[in-house]
Amino acid sequence: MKQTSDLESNSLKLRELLEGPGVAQILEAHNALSATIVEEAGIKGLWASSLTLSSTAGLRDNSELTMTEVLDTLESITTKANIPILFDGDTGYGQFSHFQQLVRKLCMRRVGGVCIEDKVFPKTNSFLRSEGQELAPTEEFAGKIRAGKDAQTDPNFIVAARTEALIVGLDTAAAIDRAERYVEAGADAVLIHSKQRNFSEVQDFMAKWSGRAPVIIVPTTYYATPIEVFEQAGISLVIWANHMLRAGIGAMQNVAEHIVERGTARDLEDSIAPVKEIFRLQDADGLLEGEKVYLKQEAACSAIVLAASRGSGMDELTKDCPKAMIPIGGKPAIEKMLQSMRAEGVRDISIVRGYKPEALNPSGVTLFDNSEWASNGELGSLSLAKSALKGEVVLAYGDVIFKRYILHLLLSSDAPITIIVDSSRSFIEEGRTVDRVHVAGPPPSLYEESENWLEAAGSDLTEDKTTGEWIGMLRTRGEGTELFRAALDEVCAGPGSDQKDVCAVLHHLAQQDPRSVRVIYVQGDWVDINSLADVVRSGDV
Ligand code: SPV
Ligand code: MG
Repeated sequence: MKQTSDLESNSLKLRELLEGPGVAQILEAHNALSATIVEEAGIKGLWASSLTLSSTAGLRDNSELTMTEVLDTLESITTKANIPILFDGDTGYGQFSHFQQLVRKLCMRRVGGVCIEDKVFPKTNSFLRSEGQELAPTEEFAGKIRAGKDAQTDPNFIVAARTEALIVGLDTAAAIDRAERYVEAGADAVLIHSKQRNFSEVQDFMAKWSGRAPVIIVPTTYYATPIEVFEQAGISLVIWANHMLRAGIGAMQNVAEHIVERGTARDLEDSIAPVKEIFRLQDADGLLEGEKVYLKQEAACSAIVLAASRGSGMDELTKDCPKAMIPIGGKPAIEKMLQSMRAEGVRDISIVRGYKPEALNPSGVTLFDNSEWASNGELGSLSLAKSALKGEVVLAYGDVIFKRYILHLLLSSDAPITIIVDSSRSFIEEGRTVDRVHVAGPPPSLYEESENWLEAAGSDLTEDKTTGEWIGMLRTRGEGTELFRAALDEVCAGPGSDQKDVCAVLHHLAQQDPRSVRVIYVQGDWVDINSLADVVRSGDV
């Protein structure tokens, strides 16, 4: 992963290579991958070659690759690599004004420098039909150099001037004249190119060179000359201009031919990079590191569903299955609940079964069986599933059907303990026994989460102390879960706990601290199966 410290100016790094003592070497890269390989080998800079960039794009080295295309590649290299690029800018992509645009864009992309050559657009590679190649007029090219230097927005950006005088067959004097003129125009370095198979021509140039600027060479044809010879001659920078691509071409041709000939990759495996090497070069592990830092997941919310009881007065509906399995709209009630929970990101759902456990067997949940459900009641069931009462937990009765937004509201609460209360008091006229609650403050406005706290809970609350009905859903998180567990233990340890229910635990919490249980109000949009019994019997839902 690129570190902030690596963002030190690329132009400065390139300048140090050029202006530092001795001779430095840079190596061609034509994409971010080859740049990474070069960098890993310990080379201190990259040559972004027009020959290799164009051929990688399936084009000729005749100014066929556009400025936009090449800038994209350079951008991906500077994003990945931590060593500077000297970009082969051909003839500058047009006249002086185009070159100025190029320089600005290179500075923006943190390219260390550009080298342009004194030929005319469209140029041809120096090793191809070089005799017929045309040089740009010296003054025009000097003007282009000056324009580039005036346009740079990065003070250390390098503009190198390359003379092709020797390539087109002119003599050393002509090359020197041009190079001197370019340095006067502001060039930070001179590149003297030669197609000779030995160093003598460039050596002659160096002998006559004033030394007013660092000299760069591209020893593609005189590759056998030792680096010490270049150093003695006063060369500052050696560009190995195409070797990464040439190495790749040979290797790829071998592989392709091998597969065609043998119809198998069996014998290739040992000689090609393993796939895991690709992952390493891509920094696949860096992603894992990043995930640890940036993708810290909130611990997923889990759920406990209490579905042990048979329910009273529903004998014929629950003859073969527990209440939670009664079909509502063609689907068992519990399935609707599981669907809503999963849709809201609640994973790890535990269900406590009791009555007819074999008939309640949804997939992908943890099952607890309370064989004593008829005698130890709701708190017996909950205690059985206490191992699941940790972290962030939704606790719900298995026979409650609700619209999904109610669960969403519950999950969005930031309180340690939150319950959902229906503020309509229709159960009073209807004479239904429900989990009544008394909530602090005046009657709520709908869906308000703010500052509504449970003061008391129990089916025996008097009418004047009843604000609404707990719908059988609550959620605890963090310290709230610990508080809830402690309250559960205390209530269970008290007298008559087998007759008590979750409502008693809530009451206990509210008595201990009147601001421990947050209330979120709803009105309708939920129902419990007991109150639906008549409808279910009639088959209308
Ligand atoms: C390049 O690598 O594209 C160069 C050097 O310009 S040469 O191919 O020798 O012209
Ligand atoms: Mg080139």
